[in-house]
Amino acid sequence: MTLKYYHAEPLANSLKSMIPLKEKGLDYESIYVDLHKFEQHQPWFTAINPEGQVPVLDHDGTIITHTTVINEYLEDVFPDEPLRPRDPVGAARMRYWNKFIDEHVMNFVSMHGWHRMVGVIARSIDGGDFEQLLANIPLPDQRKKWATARSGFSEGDLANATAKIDYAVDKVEQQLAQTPWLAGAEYTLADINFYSHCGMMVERMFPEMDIAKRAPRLVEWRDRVTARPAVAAALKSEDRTAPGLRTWSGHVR
Ligand SMILES: N[C@@H](CCC(=O)N[C@@H](CS)C(=O)NCC(=O)O)C(=O)O
Repeated sequence: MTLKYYHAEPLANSLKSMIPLKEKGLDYESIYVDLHKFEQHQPWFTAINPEGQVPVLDHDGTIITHTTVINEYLEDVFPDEPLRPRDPVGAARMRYWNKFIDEHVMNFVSMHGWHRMVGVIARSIDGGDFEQLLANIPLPDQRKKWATARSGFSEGDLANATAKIDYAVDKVEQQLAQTPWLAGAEYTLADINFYSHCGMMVERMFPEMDIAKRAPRLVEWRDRVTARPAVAAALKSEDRTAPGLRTWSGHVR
């Protein structure tokens, strides 16, 4: 059995599927894809994932993409050290949170990260080279996102994204008043999802939200997730980000 994990820095999506690999103690080959060199759009990589995005799981030659799908696949194939409740109600709660995070959180935190960091990279590229870069991007939405990062996201879009994050922070805080983890009594893929996209960096990215005061349970939950040996290992061992680039998603350690 061989597992290969193609990923970028342990942030956002790349972190989200790395944590389950580590939680389950799986032996995998780590293959770093350098987003700063646009390796994700190069033919060697689009031959593996035609959508030109990380992360990708290769399990004995079968390619699985999209983090929520990868994580459920890992759960189905490697059920030891479960990260999904075995009772249907618990599993439904977990999936409810994953759906919420995938649809209403991920892209909005990402927009602020791109606005701050990817815009700087995009503007540093010459016009002709940038056109070539856009032409290599397989997904139309990603092509638009790169083009917008270069010209700058609108104030309206950024304000809308902030409102989505505000809502999510309060929703998580309310849930954590009732249960220790997002989907109930157990730590699940839902916690891993929110942590990777928002929980781990929201305080640093949005100091004006005054997270410590407004969402103390979220901060305590975040520290509980960070303290997990598998999470610490994911954050540490494969961080190839050059110090100057650590603000890609506003995350500085
Ligand atoms: N829905 C996908 C999203 C993957 C995604 O957005 N990956 C980002 C990195 S966090 C990426 O590859 N960005 C490079 C690009 O868009 O050029 C998933 O869950 O895996």
